[in-house]
Amino acid sequence: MTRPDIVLYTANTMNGWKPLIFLHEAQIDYELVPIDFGKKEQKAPDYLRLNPNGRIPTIVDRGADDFAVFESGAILWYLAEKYDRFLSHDPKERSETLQWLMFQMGGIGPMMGQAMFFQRIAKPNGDEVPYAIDRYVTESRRLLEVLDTRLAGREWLVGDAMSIADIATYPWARSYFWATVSVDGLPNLQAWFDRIDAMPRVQEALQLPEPRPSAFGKGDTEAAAAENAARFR
Ligand SMILES: N[C@@H](CCC(=O)N[C@@H](CS)C(=O)NCC(=O)O)C(=O)O
Repeated sequence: MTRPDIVLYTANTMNGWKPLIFLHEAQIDYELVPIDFGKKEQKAPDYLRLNPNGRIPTIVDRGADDFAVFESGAILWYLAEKYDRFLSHDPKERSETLQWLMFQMGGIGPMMGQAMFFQRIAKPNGDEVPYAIDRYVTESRRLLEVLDTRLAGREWLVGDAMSIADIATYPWARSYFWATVSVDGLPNLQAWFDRIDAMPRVQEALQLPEPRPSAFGKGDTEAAAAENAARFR
């Protein structure tokens, strides 16, 4: 049996799911290395040599002299070029895809991430900052409205097929429950969720490295929230 080129270091988080979705949807064989935040594996010296930011995800490409890539957007871009999937060759469509990828990396991710932090970690641990919660929830909602407007009359963020822009954006936007951001009145966004929710390989990827239904408002979300907050005490 040949060893797969790609080794993926990841965890079951919004950024961590992105390369999993790519690899499963493209049906590419890879080696999964789950990173345990509880053991601070993302801060271990060997891992920091691959990802100086000490976060997940990271890939190592054995097919390219063990070349390491960190930052989830750069990982998706690298995989898109290596496997010629989910990124158009047409210069304008390619640029549009990268624009929406950057919109996720610079907007949706950081804003929803902070909305999650202040509500799911700071607040239950006794440090409630209403100004920050309002700021990040309001900005997250505004960004989801931008997505909703973009998706009017189209199935995908760019072109007529799923791209790395959709792959990057879906795990974040779809975690609106965990960020406590409403998607009421955003029918185009909800239709896009439905479309991707119905893709079996995407849903298979979201079960890895282990299932986390609470991110999407499923299962015992209260217990999951309490357990999550306790990890940061
Ligand atoms: N901009 C980075 C962000 C990565 C990031 O924040 N990863 C989080 C999980 S979603 C993480 O590793 N957290 C663990 C930690 O902060 O130590 C990317 O997109 O890859």
